[in-house]
Amino acid sequence: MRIAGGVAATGAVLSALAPEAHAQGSGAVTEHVLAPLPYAYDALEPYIDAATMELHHGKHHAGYVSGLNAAEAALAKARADNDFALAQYWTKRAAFNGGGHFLHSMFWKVMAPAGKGGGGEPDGALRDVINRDFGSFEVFKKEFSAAAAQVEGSGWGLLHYRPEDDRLIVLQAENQHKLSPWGAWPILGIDVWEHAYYLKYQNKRTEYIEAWWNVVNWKQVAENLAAVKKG
Ligand code: MN3
Repeated sequence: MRIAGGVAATGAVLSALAPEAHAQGSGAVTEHVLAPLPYAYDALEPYIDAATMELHHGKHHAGYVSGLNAAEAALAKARADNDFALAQYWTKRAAFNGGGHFLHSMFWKVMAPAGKGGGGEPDGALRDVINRDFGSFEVFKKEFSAAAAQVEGSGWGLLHYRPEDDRLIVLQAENQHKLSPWGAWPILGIDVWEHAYYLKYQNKRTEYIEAWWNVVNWKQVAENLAAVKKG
């Protein structure tokens, strides 16, 4: 994504959290952009198939980006027109599409080809904090998998870090943002909308989740944690 003024944000996942000048008064509306995938469509095979990746990034994620841009432009117009009932509608559309853009941007980065950055287990400070807050990596994995499997309808399984009390928290998000907590930032997430797995796994969401652990990029997750801690 870019911030107002045309300054390119860093590639960091959490750059999406940076404050932006959205259509305030006469300010320009931010133009969000779809970043390319950090690997080829087939790089996560056999765990996530190329056809799913191509549709997911090129159509679904792209749709959230264009939806966010359209919603923010419409919001600015509604504000200029003094139509605040309509502004509220576009605010909700922006929250949904913005949530989708943010989470997908993280999702691509917390995955990597199996054996080439993907899979295995976390180490270092991330491992320590997982052990501290969940008891062990195995317990964390079970809790996270269960959260993802049990999302009602479309949504995400997420691992958040909450700086206030220095805690990791496993949570679900319905759709793209509902149930999201305040004051805690996602550092790892799995998309469990059917579009994320149905071509290969059909209704077997738990098989998809089990396979997904083979492509988790723990180095990136550790960087996300460090970025949140740093503020
Ligand atoms: Mn998705």
